Amino acid sequence: MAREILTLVSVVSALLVLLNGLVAEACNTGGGGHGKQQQQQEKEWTPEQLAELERKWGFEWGFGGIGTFAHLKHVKCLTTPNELFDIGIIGAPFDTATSYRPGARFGPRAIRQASARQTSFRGFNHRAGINPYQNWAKIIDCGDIPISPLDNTVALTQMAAAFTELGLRGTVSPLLPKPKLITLGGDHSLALPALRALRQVYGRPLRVLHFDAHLDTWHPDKYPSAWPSNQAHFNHGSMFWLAGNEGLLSNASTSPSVHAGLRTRLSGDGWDDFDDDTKQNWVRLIADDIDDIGTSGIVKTILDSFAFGVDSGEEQAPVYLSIDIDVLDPAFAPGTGTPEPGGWTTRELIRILRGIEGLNIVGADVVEVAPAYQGAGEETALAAAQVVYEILSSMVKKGMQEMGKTVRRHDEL
Ligand SMILES: [Mn+2]
Repeated sequence: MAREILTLVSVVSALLVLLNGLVAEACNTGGGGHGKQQQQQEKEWTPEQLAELERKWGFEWGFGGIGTFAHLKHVKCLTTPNELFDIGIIGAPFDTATSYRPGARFGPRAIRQASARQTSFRGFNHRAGINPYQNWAKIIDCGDIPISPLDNTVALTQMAAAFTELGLRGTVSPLLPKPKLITLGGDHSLALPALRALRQVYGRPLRVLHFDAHLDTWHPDKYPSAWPSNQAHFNHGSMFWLAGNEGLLSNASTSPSVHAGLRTRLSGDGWDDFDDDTKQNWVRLIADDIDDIGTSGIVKTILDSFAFGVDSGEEQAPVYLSIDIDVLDPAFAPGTGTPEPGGWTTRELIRILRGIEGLNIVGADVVEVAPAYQGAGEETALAAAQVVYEILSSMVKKGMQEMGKTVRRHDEL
């Protein structure tokens, strides 16, 4: 019996030794791993080592990476107040002020996705003569404003607060007094909070260059309803009427705002909508005008309307550039909220945008991209992404000229 007990004890002892060994080994592995992690955290990386990592792994193919605009650095600017930038891309995924097809809340994502082939390493804009992604400006993707889809009063407040907060932020380049924002929409109503913010940032009413099939200066009552509602006044066809009424737009007859690409049907049985628009100090370029005067004629009319076409000598007034993607024909941009046949081609719009690059654009939006109605080839979002690229090119080029830097021309290369 005693012998059996002894045997049992020795077996148990042997098992304990074995178990102990296993536990120790497990601890060693864990402890070793932890130590390594700590080492790595504490290791000081030299700039050369970091540059080597960047050289090896920093590259992104167009189809790779997280979907920021043009593979730009993403910072959620609204929660990162110390992040400075010169030009910020900001998404406004909001579409509950639309009158026909909803869906533009998915616009910012679609435009970012469609910008995938824009990269800094192949970003030279041969039309403009610069690469906006390899120049003086720090351009980042500021992410999206988290806008309520349930309460438009709150949404309007949120957007105005966000645009103001970002618009008042400092810049990286000392020569740029205020950062510039390009907003990815979202329905067109977002132009109202954008203009409210810019009024505050610049301390003066602005002028608007508005590309659109529609006027968007409609009195809210032009949307017939037996059910009066102040809330309904904030919609994507009345925001410029509201902006004018609030004193956000210049009302001097010598400094009008400009529509380009119009072809909307009008209310009632006549031209009353145009007359109302004229009273609100707008100049109109109709989509058909391009057949008679060409893109260069459209450009000239826009520049003349802004009164600093050729060496006018006067200070360039700040202009807000608002581009509703429905300015393009539905053949080129069917993915939008209120399509109107008979519009401009993507190439014509790009050509016109290049022609007006000298304007003092202080902020811009590209709105009404509703990807659910576009084709699998994402033509609408591609057009919007290209438009953003052209605006970026103009903003950077304008800044270069103000800094006294020369822009290369092809024949000088
Ligand atoms: Mn519009």
